[in-house]
Amino acid sequence: LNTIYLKDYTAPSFLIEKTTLTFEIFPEYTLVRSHILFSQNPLRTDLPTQLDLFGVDLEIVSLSIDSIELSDKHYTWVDEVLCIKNVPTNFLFEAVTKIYPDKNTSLEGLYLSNGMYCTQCEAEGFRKITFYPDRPDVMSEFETRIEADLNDYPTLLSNGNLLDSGELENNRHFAVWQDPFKKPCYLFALVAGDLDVKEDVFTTVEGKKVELKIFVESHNMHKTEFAMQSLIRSMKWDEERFGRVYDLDLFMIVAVDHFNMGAMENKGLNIFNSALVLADEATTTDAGFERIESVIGHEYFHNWSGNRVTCRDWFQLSLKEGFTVFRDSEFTADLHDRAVKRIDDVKLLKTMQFAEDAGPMAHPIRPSSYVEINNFYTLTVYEKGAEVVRMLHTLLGETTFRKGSDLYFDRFDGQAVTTEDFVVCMQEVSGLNLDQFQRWYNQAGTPIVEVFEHFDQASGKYTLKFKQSCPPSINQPEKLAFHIPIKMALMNKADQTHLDLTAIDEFDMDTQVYHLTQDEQMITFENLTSKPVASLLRDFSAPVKLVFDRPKVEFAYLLANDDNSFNQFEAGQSLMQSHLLEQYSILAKGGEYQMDSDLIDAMQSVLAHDELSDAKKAAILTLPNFSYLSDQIDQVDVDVLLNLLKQCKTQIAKALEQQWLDNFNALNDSVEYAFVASQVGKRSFKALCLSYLSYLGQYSGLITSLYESASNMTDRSLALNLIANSNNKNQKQAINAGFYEKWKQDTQMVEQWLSIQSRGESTSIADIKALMQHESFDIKTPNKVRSVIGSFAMGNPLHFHAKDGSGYEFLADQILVLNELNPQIASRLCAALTHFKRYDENRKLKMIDQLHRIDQCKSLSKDVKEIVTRSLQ
Ligand code: B3K
Ligand code: ZN
Repeated sequence: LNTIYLKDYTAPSFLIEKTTLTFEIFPEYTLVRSHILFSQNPLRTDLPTQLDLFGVDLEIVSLSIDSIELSDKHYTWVDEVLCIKNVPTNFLFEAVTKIYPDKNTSLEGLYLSNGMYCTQCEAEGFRKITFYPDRPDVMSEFETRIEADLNDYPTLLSNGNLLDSGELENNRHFAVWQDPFKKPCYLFALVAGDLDVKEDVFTTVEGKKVELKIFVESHNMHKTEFAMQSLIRSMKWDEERFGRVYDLDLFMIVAVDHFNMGAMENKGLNIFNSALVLADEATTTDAGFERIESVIGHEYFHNWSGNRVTCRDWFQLSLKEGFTVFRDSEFTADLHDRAVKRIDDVKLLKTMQFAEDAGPMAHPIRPSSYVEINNFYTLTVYEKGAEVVRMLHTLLGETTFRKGSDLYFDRFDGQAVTTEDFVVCMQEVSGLNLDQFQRWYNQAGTPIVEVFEHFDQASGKYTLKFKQSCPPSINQPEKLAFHIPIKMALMNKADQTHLDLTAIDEFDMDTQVYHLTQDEQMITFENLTSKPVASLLRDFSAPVKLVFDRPKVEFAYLLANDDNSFNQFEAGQSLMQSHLLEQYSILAKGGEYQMDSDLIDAMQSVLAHDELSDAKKAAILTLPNFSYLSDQIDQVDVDVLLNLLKQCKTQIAKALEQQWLDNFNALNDSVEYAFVASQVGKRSFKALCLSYLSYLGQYSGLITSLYESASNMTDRSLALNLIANSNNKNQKQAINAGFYEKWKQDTQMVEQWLSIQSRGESTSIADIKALMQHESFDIKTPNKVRSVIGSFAMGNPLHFHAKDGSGYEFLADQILVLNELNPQIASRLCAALTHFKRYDENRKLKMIDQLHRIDQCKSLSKDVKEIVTRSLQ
């Protein structure tokens, strides 16, 4: 395995003035002609004369320099690198290559999706199109000519503005696109297909009219309105909140069914997974609408954070991704319910990212090495990366942070830069010393902050001690102290006021942040008449594990009274978690489950709380999930934990049965569906009520009638989910068959249908295999793979973790098949096997066996190889 290191970075030898490409698309192959003007990089004082270009799976027709054709004596082409020696300082390089998009199942480079040609170049897909310095710090203007059959491919698109178009002989036609902004080749895009277009116009704050176009297959036109409105909201929000104005006259989105990820921010021509564009009330859930809006926002926001200012190398990926996730998360928070968005984001971080940071793939948000960069589009780079940017926002406050981001965009416009460049801007505008803060970029692992408090009634003295540490990660046995912003308040129980914290040295009154920078720090208060209740890490102000062993009554107090919404939620979670962990150890020793009546009381008071919104109630009353809890337990026994969760939910359902039912009935009104925060909150609370009731057995009639009467996909999918868990086989089969008959023409509905079944508690491995035989399943379509295999591995713990190891074996089989077709998807699926350390000895060994079995495959892609090797080392 060839490892690439950040420390080996060198500036490119040659820069590019202009890239001109011609694509001649024929049924059997595509001919790509490139015309690239190179000049020696003035920064390279060593005056290099060797040109290194990347190229993969290309058939060479001809190569030339300054119009002199090169024979194979003039170059070598080994391991993706085409190397030409003794080139002049300025020269024209031309290549004609043949590629075979119809054979490209990796969905990287140029490929076909439902008869439509499209590209995916990030991170290193451009090298599958033509020879090129495929690295983000080589930026160029692009002019692209596309020629294809007029009937089959009437729509021809690329980045920028349309310069020219017209007809050719033999019923062919052409289009020429020109992108005036210099960009790295990973932002290149091309589409050729037979598409319909939804159009609108956005007038920027500067008064410029931007044409907006969403291209889809004609049968999907009715599902484009929401994406268009989301795009318009994104453009407006970025102007208002970040001062970012769109730069081209045209912004296009294309929906494709075959896509490895969510979407791609190609300059002026975003390409989207259909599932993240197409929406309407009948087929999209509330969560679906929110996700689509946020991804449309995310890709649009990249136009500045990623495209105008890009990354110097792929180690800097979080520079654009962390920042852009922070931006899209603020977008959603500003438009909808800020507290709920924060709760959702933190949940994802704590369940998935913390696990990644503790597992074999742990890496800093700026990794120092990789084998396959596609393996580093991770929760760590994205979500933890966004948390690191959020910490800067917390430390600086909104106004100063905005100054920092303005400076960053202004200073580095048109450049390829590093995460340090970003932090330095924040440092300059704030005057804060952020040297220590930079460690967040270089050290992996989730820091632990332990808190100890002591109150002495006699002297009225209260002390709060913080101790930070971070467990070792691969290649990082020792960690240095982090700069951790702890947003906090000390609450006075008697009158609900906050203690004045002005006198504390490390406390910043403006931001309400306590700066924890040492391994240990302490705060002392004198002359208090009673012990305050500390509300720490408000809004989850740092991605750390807070360990604070405190009396349960304090959590109950915070649950009822904390004026920080997030911490109110956290207090409830802490109560539930400590109950569940206590009971887990009892059950694991063969004891019997016992519900805690204090917990029921606390839940009851949340239900009765008249200041809490429906959405907040739903969030607070949801138990921590299987995956999060298994992380809190050493070598978890899956059966015990699943059994515990079932018993606990059943007891909660019983104890508060009448409330769940009353609330469900009150919320289950027939108001006309709209995707607005108030309705979304209602539906999520309603879903929680019905989910609890489903544990009682006698409510299956309520579930089926909700299914039958549902006027929207949120209710329908809730009912379908609960039905998928039930053991009533006949009813389940009938409902599933009916659903499929009704919706089989709608790809997004079929994907949801597959996914719900695959997660169902009563769906066995045999059922999953049967689903894979269903006419709607196709292993070459990533969405289908995710819906069935991904949902099973990540969302069906009961059967995936079957004691006999059959779930693991099944997954390994699929990984081996996908390894040949689509290494990126294969490698994603490996994650489910790599966390074997979490599980009991039997399961752990069975998972390791499967990893070894995968490892023995002779033709293992570097994507899969890297994950498997790291896991087994
Ligand atoms: N930048 C793309 C991700 C590309 C993934 C390549 N394996 C989408 C995004 O984060 O916006
Ligand atoms: Zn992104």
